[in-house]
Parts: sequence; structure tokens; C-alpha cells
Amino acid sequence: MLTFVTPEQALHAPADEFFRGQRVPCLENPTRARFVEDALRAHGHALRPPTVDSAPLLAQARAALPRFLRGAWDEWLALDAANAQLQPFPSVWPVRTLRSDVEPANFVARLGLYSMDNGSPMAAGTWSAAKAAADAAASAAQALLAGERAVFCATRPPGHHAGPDFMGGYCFINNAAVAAQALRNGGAARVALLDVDYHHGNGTQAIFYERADVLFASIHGDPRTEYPFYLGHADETGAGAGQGFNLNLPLPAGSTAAVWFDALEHALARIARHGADALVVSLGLDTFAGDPISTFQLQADDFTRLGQRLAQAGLPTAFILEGGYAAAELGHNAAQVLQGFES
Ligand code: SP5
Ligand code: ZN
Repeated sequence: MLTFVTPEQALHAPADEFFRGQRVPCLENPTRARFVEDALRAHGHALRPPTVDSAPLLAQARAALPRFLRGAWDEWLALDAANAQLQPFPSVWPVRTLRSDVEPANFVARLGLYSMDNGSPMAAGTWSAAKAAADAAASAAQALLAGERAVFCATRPPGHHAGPDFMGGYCFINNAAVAAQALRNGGAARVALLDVDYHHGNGTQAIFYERADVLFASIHGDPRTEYPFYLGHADETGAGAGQGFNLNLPLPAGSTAAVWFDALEHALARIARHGADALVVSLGLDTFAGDPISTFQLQADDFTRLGQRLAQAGLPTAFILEGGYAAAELGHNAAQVLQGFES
């Protein structure tokens, strides 16, 4: 399968994140992409750099977040040159009753304005890596429009928690949304976006919530107990023109593969009714039983089955890598999806 990879991914390498008040090594790290690249190369897939600049697409959406991300590291260094060895984290957020329409001058205040959590550590190369991943997503769309059956973006950072104007959950730019919008711009009248990451794709849902042209369907851990907690419930069905074009299938923590594949059938039945011209899959592999922060029970063979089942949907398909934190198994699990799809 044509696979886009980005050397810039290695430049997004923040050292630590927070867990239970302690600093711990960041789970979303460059080794993830390396494991995926190595496994796909070993399976004979063609690894290519992106061919499309996503800048026009990013300009089509709200400009504030990309503008902030592009300058964030320089702003951090401008506070104190010694910050080069430290990591910026937000510590204050404009929650209910506070104003988010006036941008503060203070850097940490702006970091909070553009973040949903303190779980999205930044580094010197974060913008380069996030922009390259968005370029890959735009390239995947272009390849499908040019007649390719399926494309995989083996990229990081992931994107599905990033909304129209905020980062979050290790995500900065919503790559799946970039792919879906690029497909629309290129002539696909209807796009289906299927999110199979363990965590609800709150950012993607938010971006398309009032639109009928891009259907969003997601299978994920129930937000009553699982991150991102504040979105992903079954009663979120879309709004305005988008009413009926958002399908959330939350499953209890610990769900088995049997339960998960029943939900997949539900999602694919809705996608079939949408009459989409193309499918974008937010491919999180943190549904794996061995994932360190997730609780679903999928095994490597289940990823082959997932690939097979998605191929049966019969749509031009762009896979975008999202989460998956059992890094050593991530390459194998990704390769299983591709192998199932192409079998
Ligand atoms: C793209 C993606 O998968 N982002 C996930 C971000 C999750 N961040 C919060 C994780 C909280 C994990 N709590 C783990 C408890 C394990 N004992
Ligand atoms: Zn996830």
C-alpha cells in the first residue's frame, strides 16, 4: 500500500508528560513511527514523502491555531533562553464563565487558550512534525482522487483530539480532517470518517458536527470513564445541517473483540447509507490488548480482520495513524491492517 512517512516526525520529541502528578517519559514518541516504518518496509510497502503542501487547507480552516503552533517554541525561548532545556505546559484554561475571545499576551495563558489539556507536550520540532503529518494527509487525499485504492499515513503526531482552535491528547493539527476536507475540495461529494482509536475523536467530531457532507462515526471507550471524558456520548448525533451525521458508539472499558466488531458493523452500516465517495480511517491501534493506557482486548489477528472488513466497504480509503502506545507491537499491528485490507 502506498504509505506516506515524514522524517520530520523525529523532531517532535518532548521528553516528558504528566501522569498522576509526576513527570514520566512521553508515550507518544518517535520510536512509534520508527517501528511502523520498519514493519511496513519489511512487508514491502512503498514508503514515500508527502507530495502536497497542506498550507492552503490549513488556511481554509481557522488560522489561529496553526499561527500559534508555528511560533510557540520561539515564544517559549523568548521568555528565557534557558527554556530550551525545559518544556512548556499550560496551567490555566478559559473554562465556563471565562473569556476565550480575547487573546492574552502572556505565553502560558495563550498555551492554555489553545489547549484542552496539559497532555500535549511540545518540543522545538513540534510544528515541523505536525505540518509534515498534515501534508501527508493532504497527499493521501490527492492519491485517492488520482485513483489509488488505499493509502496509509504512517505519521505522528496524531490529530483526532485537535479541534478547530485547540490542541490536545498528543494532537496538534487534525490530520484526518485535513484528508477529509482535501477530498471534498478535490471533488468527493460525500466523505465518511471512521475513527477506531480507543479514545473518542473529539476534535474531528467538533470540526464536522454541523456538516452533512462529512459523516463522522467513532468506536471508543465510554467517555464516562475514558479520556477525553467531555465528549463522545451516544446522544451526540450532529447539529443543524449535520443532524444525523455524527455516530458515537461508546463501549465499556475492557470490551472484547467480539463486542468491538459488532460496533464496527453498526458503524459500517451507517457509512454505507451515507453513499460516500471516499473513506478516511482514523487508525488508532490503542485498542490493542497490550496497550499501556487503554483497555480494549483486540489482538494482532483482529487488526487483520479489521483491514479485511474495511476493504469490503469498497471505498477509496485513507488510513491515518492516530494512537497506539505498545510501540514495539505497533508496527506489526499496523502491517496486519494493511495486509488484511489487501488480502
Ligand atoms: C491520540 C491518542 O490516543 N491520544 C490519547 C491521549 C490520552 N491522554 C490521556 C491519557 C490518560 C491515561 N490514563 C491512563 C491510566 C493508565 N493506568
Ligand atoms: Zn487514542
